[in-house]
Amino acid sequence: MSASESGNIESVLHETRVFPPPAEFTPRVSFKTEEEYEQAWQHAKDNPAEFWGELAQENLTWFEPFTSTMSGEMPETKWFEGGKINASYQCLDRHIEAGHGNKAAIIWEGEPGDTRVLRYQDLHREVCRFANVLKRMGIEAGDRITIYMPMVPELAIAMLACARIGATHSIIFGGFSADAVADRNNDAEAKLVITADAGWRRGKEVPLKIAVDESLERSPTVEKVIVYQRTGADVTMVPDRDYWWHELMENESADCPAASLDSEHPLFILYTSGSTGKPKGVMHTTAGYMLGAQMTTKWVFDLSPEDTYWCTADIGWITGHSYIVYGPLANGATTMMYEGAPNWPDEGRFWELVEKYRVTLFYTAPTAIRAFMKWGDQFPQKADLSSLRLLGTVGEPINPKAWMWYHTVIGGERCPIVDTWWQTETGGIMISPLPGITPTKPGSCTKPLPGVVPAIVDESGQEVGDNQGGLLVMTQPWPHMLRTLYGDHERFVDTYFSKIDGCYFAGDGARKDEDGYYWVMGRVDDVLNVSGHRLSTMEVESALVSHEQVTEAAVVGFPHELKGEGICCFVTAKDGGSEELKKELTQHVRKQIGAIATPDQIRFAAALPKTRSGKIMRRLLRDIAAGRESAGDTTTLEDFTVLAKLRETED
Ligand code: 6R9
Repeated sequence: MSASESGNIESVLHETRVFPPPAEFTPRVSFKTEEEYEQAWQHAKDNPAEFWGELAQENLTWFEPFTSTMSGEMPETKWFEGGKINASYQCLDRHIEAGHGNKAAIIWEGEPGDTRVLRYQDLHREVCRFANVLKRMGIEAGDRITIYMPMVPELAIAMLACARIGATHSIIFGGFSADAVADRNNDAEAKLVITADAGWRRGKEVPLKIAVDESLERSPTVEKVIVYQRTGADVTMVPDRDYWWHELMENESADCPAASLDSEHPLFILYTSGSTGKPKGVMHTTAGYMLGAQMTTKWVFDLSPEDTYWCTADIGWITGHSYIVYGPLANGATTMMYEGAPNWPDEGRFWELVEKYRVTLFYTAPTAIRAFMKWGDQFPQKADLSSLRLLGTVGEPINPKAWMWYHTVIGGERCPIVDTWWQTETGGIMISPLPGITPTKPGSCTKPLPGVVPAIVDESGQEVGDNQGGLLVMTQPWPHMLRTLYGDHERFVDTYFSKIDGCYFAGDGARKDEDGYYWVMGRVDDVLNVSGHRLSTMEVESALVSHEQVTEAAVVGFPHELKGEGICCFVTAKDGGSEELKKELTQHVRKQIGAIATPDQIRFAAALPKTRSGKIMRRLLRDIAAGRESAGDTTTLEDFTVLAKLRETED
C-alpha cells in the first residue's frame, strides 16, 4: 500500500531544539512536577469518570449534585447528569460570596484609548440587570440569541446574562457581513439580536447595526434587537423592534437569581466555517464546558489571583469564549479585553498595553506573531515587557522561526511558551505544554492534558509508528466536547465520528515523536500529494519561512500532469520578492527538506487570504493555483481584496 492510500503523511522537516522549562518560572497553581502530570494523565486515562467526577465536585458550584459522572458511548456521552448548575453563577456569584467582589474582573481598553475596569461586583450587577432586561423582552431558557458586537465589556455582559437565564448565545464576530449574520440567525432560529451601533477598528467605525438591519430582511425568527451605543454612529431604530441598551437598563433591578439548569443545558452555539457548504453550529453545554474551560485555564496558563491575563483573540472566536470570558472568570481572575487593532495608532500598541497594565500572561496567534516580526523588533523593544511570565499561542501550527522570535524578543528567553492545540469543537485546550514543567520544542504542542487521550492513526484506524504522520483522533470522550451541530445531528456524527471507528476525528494531520510529543501538520484537507508522497503544508511553509527574506508563506497543491499535484507557494517577502529570490527559495526548500518538496511555482503576494481568526485559507489558494473560481463558503474571509490581488500573481 502506498503512503497516500494508507493515510500516512510523510514528515520531512526535523526540528531538534529542546528548551528545558525556564528556571525563573515556578508554577503558582498548576501542576508542580512532570511526575505529578504523568500520574494525573494516567489516572484520567484509566478512570475518566473518577478523574472528571472529582474535579467537577471540587471546582464547580452545584445547586443540585450530579448523580452520574458520564454515561453513554462517544459521541452520545452525557456528563454530570442529574446536576443543576449555572455558568454565570460559576463565573461571578461564588467569587463575590468568597469575598472577592472588589477584585477586577475585566480590564478593558477601547481602541481610542478610553478605559474601564469592572470589578466582580460591577460585572455581577450589570449581568443581573441585563438578564432582567432579557426576561422583560420575553426571553426564556432555551431561546437562542444572536450577539453581534464589538469587543466591549457589554459583549461579556450579554453572554453572561444569557447564561444566567439559560438562553443560548450564538456570537457572531463583529466583522462578518449581513449575509453571515442572516445565515446564522436562520440556522439557530434566533429570537433576539444584541448588537451595537458600530465599533472602532483602525480609527474607523465598523457599522454593525446597519448590517443587522440588512440581515433582518431575511431573518424571520428574529423579533427584537437591542442596540448598545458605542461610537454614536447614526442608526435607524425601528419602532417596536429596536431598543437602546441604555434605555432598557435605566431602571432595571440588579436582583436576578441564576437559573438552576441541567448540566447538559445548551450554553452556546458557535459557528465554525465548513470547508464547503454552510457553517457548522457547534453546540456546547453547561457543566462539561465550564469544567473544561476552568481547569484548562488553570493548568495551561497557571492563572493565579496575582496575574493580569490578556488573550488577544476576539470573543467571536472560541478562544475568546473559553479564554477571555468563561475560563478566566470561572477562576476568579483578572482578564483583559482590548477593542481594536494591534497596529493602531501604531505597531507598538500591544506592547504599550502589556507595559501599561503589567500583563503577566499573554496569549495570541501565530498570524499575529508573524505580523509582529514583520513590523520589526523596535516596537516591542520600546516597551517594558518585564512583567510577562508566560506566553501562549493558538490557531495554527507555529513555524519554528516564529516560535524562536516569540521566545527571545517577547519572552526575553525567560517565559515558557504554551503552544495550545484545540478546536471550536473541543471547547478547551487539548494538547499543550504545562508551563514550567514540560520541556518545549519549537513547533510542537507537546503532550495531551490529563483527560485527553489522542492517537495518530491511518485511514483504517491503526495506530502508526513514531514520527509517522497520520490522522489525529481522540480515543476517549471529554466533558467539554461538542454535543451536536445545531439542528443537524447527522452531520455531527458524520463529520467527526464516522471516519475512524469509535474515535473523534479532528480533521488535522499530525505525528508523534519518540518523546510522545505531538506535531500538528495542518488540516488533512490541505495535505499535498506529490508523486504519491503526502506532505504537510505546514512543513513546507516552515521551510520557506525559515528563509531570512520570508515573513509568511502558504503552500497548496495544484493539478500537475506528471506529479499528480505540483507545489505552489504563495510567499510574502520582506522586499516584495524578485526572480532572484524565487531561485534562492527553491534552493532553500530543497536544502531544508529535499528534492521531493521542490516548489513548482512561487508567487509573491503582499497578503494571504485569512479567516478573521487569522488562519490561512488554503482552500481559496488552491482554487487560484488551479485557475478556478472559488466555490465554497467565503463568509469568513477577512479581506476580500486579497483574493483579487492574488489572482494577479501568475508565476
Ligand atoms: C482554537 C481554535 C481549529 C484548528 C485545528 C488546527 C488549528 C489550532 C493549533 C492548531 C496547530 C496549534 N490549530 N491551534 N494547529 N497548533 N496550537 O483555533 O479553534 O478556530 O476551531 O480551529 O486550528 O488545524 O483543527 P478553531
